[in-house]
Amino acid sequence: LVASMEQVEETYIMVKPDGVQRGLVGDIISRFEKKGFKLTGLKLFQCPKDLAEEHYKDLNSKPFFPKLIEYITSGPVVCMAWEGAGVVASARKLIGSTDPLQAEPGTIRGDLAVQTGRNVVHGSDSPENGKREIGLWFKEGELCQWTPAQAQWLR
Ligand code: RTP
Repeated sequence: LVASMEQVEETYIMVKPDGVQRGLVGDIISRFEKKGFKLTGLKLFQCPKDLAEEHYKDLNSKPFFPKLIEYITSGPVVCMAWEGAGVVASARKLIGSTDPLQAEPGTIRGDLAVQTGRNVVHGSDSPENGKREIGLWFKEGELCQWTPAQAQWLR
């Protein structure tokens, strides 16, 4: 077997409140599982306002910022940490474009959403942000390091 050339990375994936309310959690988790990434953290969580503001701090000057914070704190989210070779860019591909109407069919947003302001899922945009966001949303003891039984088939 040839080892992947991609670096092993971590990414923070989150099912947003609309995804939870619409019962899409299982479908979304399943796409990352089937692809072959490793789940290292998972919880249902009501996000407080200060955490939402910290997570989206780079967008705090945008006109849509208050609505974005209201949206993310409007109900529980599902927080996930995923690990794998090239997982950051690959997860962004699985998720699709920010505007669901531009997202390709087959992607999460392309299949399951219609509005940018209700785009069901978040994925970190760089390995640095993956680490930063996992640190923000999870406490140390909430993450699990483990070796999947099928690991040798996925390298
Ligand atoms: P995400 O962080 O959620 O994965 O989204 P992204 O990188 O694809 O998009 P980004 O530009 O970072 O925006 C973050 C989230 O803000 C909301 N948004 N609303 N014009 C608008 O109303 C608008 N633009 C962005 C979306 O929920 C987007 O995912």
